[in-house]
Amino acid sequence: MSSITLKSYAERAANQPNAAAKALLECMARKQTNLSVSVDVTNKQDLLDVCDAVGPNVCLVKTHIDIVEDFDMDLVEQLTALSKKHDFLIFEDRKFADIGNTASLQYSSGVHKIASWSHITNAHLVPGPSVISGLAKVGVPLNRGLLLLAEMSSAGALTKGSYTQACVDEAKKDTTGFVCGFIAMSRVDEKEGPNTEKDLLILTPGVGLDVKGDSLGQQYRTPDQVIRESGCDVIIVGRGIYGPLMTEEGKKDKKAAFVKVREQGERYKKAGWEAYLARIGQK
Ligand code: 5FU
Repeated sequence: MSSITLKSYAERAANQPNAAAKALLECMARKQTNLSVSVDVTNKQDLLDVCDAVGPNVCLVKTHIDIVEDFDMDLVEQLTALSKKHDFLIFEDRKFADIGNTASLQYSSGVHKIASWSHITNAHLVPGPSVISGLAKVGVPLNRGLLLLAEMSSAGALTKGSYTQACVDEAKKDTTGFVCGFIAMSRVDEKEGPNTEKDLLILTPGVGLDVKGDSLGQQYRTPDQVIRESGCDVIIVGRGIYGPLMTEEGKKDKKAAFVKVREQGERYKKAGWEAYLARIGQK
């Protein structure tokens, strides 16, 4: 049996049992993009404007909804409308890490009601598999998907060795059907040969074409290193795309900054897709 990395996204979509992962793979194949934009801006209008600018080039918008200062449910409604307009899914990067009961309340309730609008979310396995069961109780009836944080991109991350392996083992033996992949830097499910048990997605942050890192431990690799060399499936790009908005120049002339944001989206989309075509031998 061959590695998951040699299959096309379309082929994998056809056999994917998790509805959110299936929709994501179908969207990737349809739009020819493995780019997810991480929109880490702190006001509602900027968040929506970035999504509108890069929407045509992405399969997935990743949010940190708790950093938005003027959050309200209208933001969620508008974001959902943009996801339909541009054909992308939404991933709230919430990184749940509490006991099952608390995680399930954090996912379903509170101000953000994440489960009601986010197709995909993620969790640390630190509390043990009960965090999966707690979240699955809420997410499975809504056809959502869960990623386990098997590896992180920051320098000195403790997500390695037996911890990473435990994430892989839990994902493979998950009976809820909720776990559909990982946040990881490499093809963690194929460390010991092809994964023939269960198709799992690998979404990878820490991607940049122009710089190697930031001053707070982030480490960047190129789309080619991530998709072709490391066999991951989706590149997650934040400041590499919306960065032009954060400069002094960008704050003064937002219109010009959004032109650059759109161009960066196109650039990362192209780089990610070329790396994928090279990986599956179509280039
Ligand atoms: F799980 C992880 C991780 O290991 N590294 C990350 O960078 C998540 N992230 C997120 O991806 C992080 O919280 C940001 O939202 C985003 C990366 O943003 P950047 O601007 O491309 O560095």
